[in-house]
Amino acid sequence: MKKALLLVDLQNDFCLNGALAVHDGDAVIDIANQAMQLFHQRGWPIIATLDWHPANHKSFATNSGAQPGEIGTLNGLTQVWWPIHCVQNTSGASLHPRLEQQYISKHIYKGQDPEIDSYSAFFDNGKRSATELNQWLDSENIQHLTILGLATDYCVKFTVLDALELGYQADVIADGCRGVNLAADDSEKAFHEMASKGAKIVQLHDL
Ligand code: VGL
Ligand code: ZN
Repeated sequence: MKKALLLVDLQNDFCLNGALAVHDGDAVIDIANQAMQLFHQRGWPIIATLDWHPANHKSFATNSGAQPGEIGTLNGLTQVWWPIHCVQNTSGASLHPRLEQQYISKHIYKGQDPEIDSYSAFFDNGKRSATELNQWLDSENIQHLTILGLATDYCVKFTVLDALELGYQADVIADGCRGVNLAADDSEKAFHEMASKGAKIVQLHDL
């Protein structure tokens, strides 16, 4: 079966010294490079998602009169207020410099609408609009995704849950994910939730 590798938000702002640095986030870059090597050898496509916000995005605490890490409401949806991160065309929004980008055949941008946040690579948080990912996978005849990236408890989790709802099989490479963990066990809970909805939690060495 033809599979695709989906690399979620491997951007500088989620890595060491980034604006929304995820603990040990850099560690997943080596895992991503090894997974890409395998997929490339098998002739399977590699997709990278990018969190891609305009500077006036309302998920940024400063743009909503709130403090980073607090919870509020945006457009009728529960919203964590984030520090300014992944602003379009800034170095923080660039893919990590050690990521072997030559293997990426498709980029998916999300989070451009300032009025709504967008964790999943498929839809915004209100499922009001879709990215081109589902259509692209369909056009490539891909029904199986192998997923890793940042952050386990946000963009990875919601991407995996949407993939399952859309009927894809989903393997999540656990050692290729790191979480924000606003609560200490958020990542652990996210893995359990993904597994309970049908995702297979695997390690790089299982590929
Ligand atoms: C993400 C918080 C805000 C993520 C993106 O990539 O998981 N988290 N924007
Ligand atoms: Zn974001």
